[in-house]
Amino acid sequence: MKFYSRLGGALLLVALVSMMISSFAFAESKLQKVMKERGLTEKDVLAAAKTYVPTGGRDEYIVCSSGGQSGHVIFYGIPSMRILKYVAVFTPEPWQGYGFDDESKAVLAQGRIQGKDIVFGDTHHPAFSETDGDYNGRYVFINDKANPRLAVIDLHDFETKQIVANPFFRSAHGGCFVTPNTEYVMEASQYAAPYKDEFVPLNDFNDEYRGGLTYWKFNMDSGRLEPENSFTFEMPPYSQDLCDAGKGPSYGWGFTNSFCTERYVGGIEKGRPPYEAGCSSKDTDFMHVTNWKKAEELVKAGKVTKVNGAYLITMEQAIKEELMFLIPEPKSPHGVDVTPDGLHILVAGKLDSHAWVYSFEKIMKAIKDKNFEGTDPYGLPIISLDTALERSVNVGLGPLHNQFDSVDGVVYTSIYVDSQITKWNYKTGKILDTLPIHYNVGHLMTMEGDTKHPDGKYLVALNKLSIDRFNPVGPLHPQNHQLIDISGAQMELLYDMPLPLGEPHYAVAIKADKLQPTVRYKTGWNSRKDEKSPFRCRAGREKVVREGNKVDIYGTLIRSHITPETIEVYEGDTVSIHLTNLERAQDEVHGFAMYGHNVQLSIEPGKTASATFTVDKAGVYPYYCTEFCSALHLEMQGYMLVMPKGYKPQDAAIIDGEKYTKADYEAQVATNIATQDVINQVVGFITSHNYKDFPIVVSLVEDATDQLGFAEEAKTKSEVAAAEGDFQNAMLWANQWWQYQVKTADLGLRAKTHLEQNGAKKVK
Ligand code: RUQ
Ligand code: CUA
Repeated sequence: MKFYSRLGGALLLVALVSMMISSFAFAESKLQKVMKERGLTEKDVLAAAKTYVPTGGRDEYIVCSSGGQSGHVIFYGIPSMRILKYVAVFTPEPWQGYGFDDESKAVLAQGRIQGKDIVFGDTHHPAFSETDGDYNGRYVFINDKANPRLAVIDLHDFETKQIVANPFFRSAHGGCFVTPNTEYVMEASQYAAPYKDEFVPLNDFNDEYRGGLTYWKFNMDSGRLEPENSFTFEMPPYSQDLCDAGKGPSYGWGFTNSFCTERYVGGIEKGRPPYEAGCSSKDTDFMHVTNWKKAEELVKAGKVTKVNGAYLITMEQAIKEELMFLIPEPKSPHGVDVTPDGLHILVAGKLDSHAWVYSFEKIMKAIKDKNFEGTDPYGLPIISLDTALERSVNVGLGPLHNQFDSVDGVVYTSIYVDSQITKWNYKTGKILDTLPIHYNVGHLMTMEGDTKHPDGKYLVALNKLSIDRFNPVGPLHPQNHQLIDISGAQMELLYDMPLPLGEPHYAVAIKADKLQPTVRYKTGWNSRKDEKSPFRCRAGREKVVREGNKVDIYGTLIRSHITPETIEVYEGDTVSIHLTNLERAQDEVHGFAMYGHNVQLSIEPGKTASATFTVDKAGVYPYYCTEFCSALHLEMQGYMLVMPKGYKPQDAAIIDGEKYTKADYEAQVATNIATQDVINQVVGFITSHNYKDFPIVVSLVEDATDQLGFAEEAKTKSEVAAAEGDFQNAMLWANQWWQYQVKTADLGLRAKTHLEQNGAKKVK
């Protein structure tokens, strides 16, 4: 007996193993078949395996990329390169209701230039907030080059909260770069201009036009920039460019590149050579070294005066207080990057094939010894290149930007003209590897690559041209972000991602688990200001308030109806519709769009959003929910009736298009009872399992309980009407009762599926 059972066990084992082998062989041949059909090499399949995130999976890093001329920023995951969200910043974006609800219009209005609404931005360099030189996952900053502005996005809900406009500049490229504890956000001007809103002829360029660098004070607790505590360094009319803040030993200092220190003014119209000739005739430009820590002390001590309502450190004061120094750098440089240890500053030459490694210690020694080779035309002391330079390394033609590896000394430089990435060691000067890029790489980015502790692992090349990489979509091509594996000695190209929204410049990648965004707001929340909305509304408290010809409508949204369902106003009224989403459930967003008035709100659970407009034409204006929120989403609708002046609304009842009888009512009740049976079965399944161990299921159950409560209310109403013999209303309420049952069942089934797919266990 024992023997036979042992034999049986052995036979079973043999059978199992041979099944595994054959299924493995089967899988292999299937894989090879697909590879053959699709023309994939083993290297391709390996790259796919390295980037593929299975359904329901998560990425390891989250990227925030600038969105160039779109005025947005773009979030995507690494390694999957799946786009997660475009976040509107300087440009209205209807899906998010940004620039459509009153609350976000107020944010955009903060960025007015000379009193004008500016409805786009040219976003370049996002920066995550930092604590002690590492990303803390709280905020991201982004600049606008065209209109010198900065914006703050709160990562708790990925919404833009604040825009500030620079009080001095007329363009700004060198932002955003944060100091190690986000004390300040750096923003350097680009094209010199007069500081005041006045006409100044180009003949006065050298004397009246100015560049500059603003250190925007940031308050981590309030999550806002503080213009009143920010200060600006007046700088010569060079084209200041990118910046970086010192860290570790160089903490307290900032570094800013420049080009066109020739101070050349183009003039093709008058027969003079163009800007590009005159702005690149000298062999070197200047790095500006600023002591922000000392400047901050002067500001705090009341030693800096305000101009245009903002602190301005004049060049005269900077010279006197030893706050700013210049160092020559290679012709028309671009990126300036402080190494993770804070000891070196790397500058890429753009028109020079070298990357230049400056020593912070040598710079400090020169400043201490007052070892200057002279001054520039404005009297700013110049530290000689020989004094400050550690080495220069030939990295390829047209180096632009640098990003760091987790391995000490290893850096990646983007090479624009040669279309390649060069991996090298700034401590030894050795070139380690090169990789061709498609094509003309601008910025590049490694994981947390501009912090004190880069993660290495992946690199993304942000390429300017995509030419032949994708299916053609007309003369305007998408951008190409190429994902590269940098975990080994050699770089390996993994993936090409077309990015079809503006020209992204820089991007930053943060470890995904540092982000813990919310799933809902506290009920009645003005998300753009992050405070309770005075227009919030609770269920059953919906109302219309009229004062003269200003009408305020306080309404609510819940699956699947908008309260109110009818809005009556008069021609010439100014109407404000304030809507609160009463949902507690995750992802149950409602939208609100209306004919003819540019109204489109996105109202996430808990949010209150408002739309204000004037109704100048009598007529009928349907409105509806723009998010497919339930099976009855299409019925989530209503009418705004704009009545001619003097029109008296009729008292006559609305005549129903359909008449119901007692039999109709009873049939509906029978359906409802059957539906309730289904619900009970699902509930039985859920409660007989350890569902409380699954937070997603717990919140679905919470939502289902809400829906069932609404069903109960409708049921009571239908029964009351039936008792009175009013079968018309009895039937309608019985139907509403059933609608809530359907929502309950939908949620219950979702919960059941989740439990089944995630190995829930039976409990007694
Ligand atoms: S840019 S390609 Cu940072 Cu605006 Cu360099
Ligand atoms: Cu709410 Cu559709």
